[in-house]
Amino acid sequence: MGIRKNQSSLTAPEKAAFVAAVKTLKANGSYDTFVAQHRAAFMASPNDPAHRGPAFLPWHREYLRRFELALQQINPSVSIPYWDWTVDRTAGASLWASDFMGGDGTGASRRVTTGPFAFSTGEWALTVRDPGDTTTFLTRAFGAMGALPTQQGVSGALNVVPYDSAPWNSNSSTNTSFRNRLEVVIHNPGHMWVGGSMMAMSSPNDPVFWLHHCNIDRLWAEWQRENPTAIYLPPSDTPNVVAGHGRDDPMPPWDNEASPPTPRSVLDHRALGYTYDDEVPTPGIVSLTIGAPATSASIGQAGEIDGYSFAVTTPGSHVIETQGSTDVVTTLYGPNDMAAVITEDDDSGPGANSRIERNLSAGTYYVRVRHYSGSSVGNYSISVNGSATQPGIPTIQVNGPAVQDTIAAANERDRYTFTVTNPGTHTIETAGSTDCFLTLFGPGNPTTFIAQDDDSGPGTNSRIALNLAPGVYYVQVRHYSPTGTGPYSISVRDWSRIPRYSG
Ligand SMILES: [Cu+2]
Repeated sequence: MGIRKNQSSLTAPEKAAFVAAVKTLKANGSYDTFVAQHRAAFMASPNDPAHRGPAFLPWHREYLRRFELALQQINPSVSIPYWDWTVDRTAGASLWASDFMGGDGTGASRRVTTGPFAFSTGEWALTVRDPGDTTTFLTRAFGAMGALPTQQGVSGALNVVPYDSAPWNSNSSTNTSFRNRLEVVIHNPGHMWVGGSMMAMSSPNDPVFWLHHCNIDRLWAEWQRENPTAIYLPPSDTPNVVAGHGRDDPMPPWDNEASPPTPRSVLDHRALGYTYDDEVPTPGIVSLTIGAPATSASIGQAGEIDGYSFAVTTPGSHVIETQGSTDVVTTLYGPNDMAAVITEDDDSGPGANSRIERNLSAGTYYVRVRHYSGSSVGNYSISVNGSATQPGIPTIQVNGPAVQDTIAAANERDRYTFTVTNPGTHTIETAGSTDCFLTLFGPGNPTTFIAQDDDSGPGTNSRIALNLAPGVYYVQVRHYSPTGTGPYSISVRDWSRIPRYSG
């Protein structure tokens, strides 16, 4: 399952991969087949199966998904990015840089002369064009035909329910037809602001078409989430509805396939195999307790996103971290707002684990966990700890007797503190037959990771030997196995204070 990302957050290699896959499709001819399908839909007017009717959104969802699958045949890591024009509104946006879409058209012809889709590269000639149009190069005329949609415009559109209304075409009221509001008030201006090739029936000739329509599809998905009971309208066999626009109508040009797509068959975009990077799961949010043992979980299917929440009552430093061998990515949201991203982390923890350390005010926070790879699965556990949860944890005396303890339950985390007074080499080690796993934090801050160890001690015991500065340190002991239990002891030694025999 792929994750469609905001184009502004793509890395340079991600942009290059998208561009390269697009150009490969162009070179082998399949890109132009897509352009021709879009043009043919318009040219079928007044029986256009794709525009000015209820299937505008389903048709383009199917169309984009097929294009995305074609890209993934070239490079499986590529997904279609989306262009959020409510944020990236000027010719100076990174979207239009020479490493991605290239810039505005220039001169009287409005020819695009920069970036990978400039005619001068020899790799982007327009071969499928509107009737009578002889222009073989990509053209753009930013802003000449109108303004981009605003956030207020988008919010207004998202508030419209139901999905569509009679007469089920471009005359449907934009106050009673979400589809027509989105199509006319939000979608059309995007084409018009870019101008040039994007104004044509053959508008997919401009690769930004995909990013623009991806954002339209994302907004539809958001509307669907916010209106889970609002069904697709109209049902099939509604009078005066163009073929392909009824809920169970096969959608041309795919209507001759063995199991042709219908508006109903594309309503769940996740079932089609993709998600958006801003999707926050509302159902099935697991609540986490600060300071409690880690919660075991798994990415059970490709593309799964697990949701968590926790409540901060005492402001201060908090750490949200994952454990295990699965490469997960964690995103933190809040306070009290599931959509307000605070930060995201991939690999700041031990191994491929994620670790977020943040000073958090009081409030409810939300966490999303996904696999780094959209196609992989695996087990992990997740915990939240705060500096306020540390008082009362047992102390280990440096060079004192070993502390006896037990991992009594699956996933239990035992915590200790010790104080270093003399700088120098110290060892923290476990003893016994239980396969313990040690993590050391500090100095002074129970959430500042220093080191971890599994088996550096005798047998399967853990042992950390480090030069430590004076200060208070924190140790966490867990079983190596998330389900393991057993007794152990733990001790800390300051080797500068232990007599050495020489001779
Ligand atoms: Cu279209």
